[in-house]
Amino acid sequence: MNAAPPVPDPVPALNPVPALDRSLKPLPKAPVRIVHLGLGAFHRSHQAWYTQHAPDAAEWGIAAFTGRRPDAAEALTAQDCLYTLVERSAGGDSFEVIGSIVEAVDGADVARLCQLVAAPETAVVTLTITEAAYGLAADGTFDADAPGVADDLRALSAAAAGETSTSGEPSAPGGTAASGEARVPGTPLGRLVWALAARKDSGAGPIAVVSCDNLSANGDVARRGVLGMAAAWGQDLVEWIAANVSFVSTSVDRITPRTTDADMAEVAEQCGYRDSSPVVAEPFRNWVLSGDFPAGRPRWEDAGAVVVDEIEPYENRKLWLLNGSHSILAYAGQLRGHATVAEALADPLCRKAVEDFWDEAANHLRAEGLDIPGYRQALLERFGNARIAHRLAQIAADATTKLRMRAVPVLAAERAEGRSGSGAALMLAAWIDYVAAAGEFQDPLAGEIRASAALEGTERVQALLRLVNAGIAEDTDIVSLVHRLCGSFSATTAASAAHTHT
Ligand code: CS2
Repeated sequence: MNAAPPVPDPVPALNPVPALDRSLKPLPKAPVRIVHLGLGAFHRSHQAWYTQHAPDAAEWGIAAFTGRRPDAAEALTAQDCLYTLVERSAGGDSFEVIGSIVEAVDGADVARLCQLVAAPETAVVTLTITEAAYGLAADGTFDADAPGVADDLRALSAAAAGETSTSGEPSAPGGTAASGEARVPGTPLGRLVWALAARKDSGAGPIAVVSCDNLSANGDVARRGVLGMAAAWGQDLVEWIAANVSFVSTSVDRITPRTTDADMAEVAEQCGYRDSSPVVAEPFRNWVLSGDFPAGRPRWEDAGAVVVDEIEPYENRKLWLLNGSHSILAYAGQLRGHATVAEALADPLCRKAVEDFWDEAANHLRAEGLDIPGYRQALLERFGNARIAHRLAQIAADATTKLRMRAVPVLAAERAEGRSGSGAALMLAAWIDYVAAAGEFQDPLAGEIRASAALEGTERVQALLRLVNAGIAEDTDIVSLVHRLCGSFSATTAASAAHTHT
């Protein structure tokens, strides 16, 4: 009897789909004038989109550096840095190949970062490094003990010493420290400071640093973090940065869930090529910028970005209404067994928590032109788009830094006007219940959270609030308010809510 022929593994596709590259999409490659730190899905759906759609796109290429791992840079490089943006509306998907990223680099390649930041053609450094990476302590000051920061401060001061101690000649940053040990910073701001030192030495002149993370006054926060790091290098660098680096504040908005295998399969099927790195986003996008660009920038405003003198009202509207309600849904929704934003919003108890918080936030969003009712309505539609599977677990990460921006300002403003702030306090209570129940969560203070969550009653509440903001943890009225609100999304409440709403 004949044996069955061996099945080749993997089985070759009958009609293999070609990989995405410039032979399929001959997009021009612009010269690098923008350096980006934090090559992730959001950068690719947002700033890269705006750059591609600016009328002067041909002059503005982006060199994007990854954070902790090289994977995203390797995957993009293998397809000429091109990728597909899948715009996912309630009615269907549309596809666009984005080519504004022209170089994708492993974040650990600090030598390449220095080379690019030191080049006179480079005019802008954009950042999507996550809220947690700015190294802010709970009181908002630069925290020299934040994860990775102490190591970077040592690396920076060793490099600065090496710069002058041996020959008196400046050595290229990224080289060997005085001890003979090559140590380069590992945090994004540490790397940026290293690269800014290279720019100072090259004489390439002023540059703009543009934070695109969800922090209020993110330009000021970036300045604080960069100057805090630069102090380890030396006063001359601190002064050079203060005089030559413009820290631009921006409010960024585009819901961009993590890409799934199904998204990749869909691109192959619909577009007829293989893309290892597609990115999915909602059709809505918004970018508000405020600050100087001393060496120029693309005409992003012609692609829909808004340039303003006073950014705070826009920033607060987005941070409180969108991101704040995202955090409520992330913790309350998961406690009630939901996995996505759309699912959680469809739960009346979660929806009520969101609307109550919005009412409180709206009391402090009074600037002209903000159109809060319209913004709220649009958010309900955006969050309700069930074709965007925005995972609550993704939003739940890094709570200590996020809640500091999303819950605390509204709570403080409400109490300052003599109201309880219970809508904002409920966001904090939901988080406290969530960390007490969840086995695993991502946070720069995960160890401290675990230790505090092991306490009981008001002690637990106070210890956890302290990790978010020292002031609210010292206010006994706030601690007991949050304590009373704990349990609001427990199984019992779920049962009574179901009863009430059916
Ligand atoms: C979300 C944001 O993960 C989160 O914390 O709230 O990423 C949100 O989706 C974006 O800011 C939308 O622009």
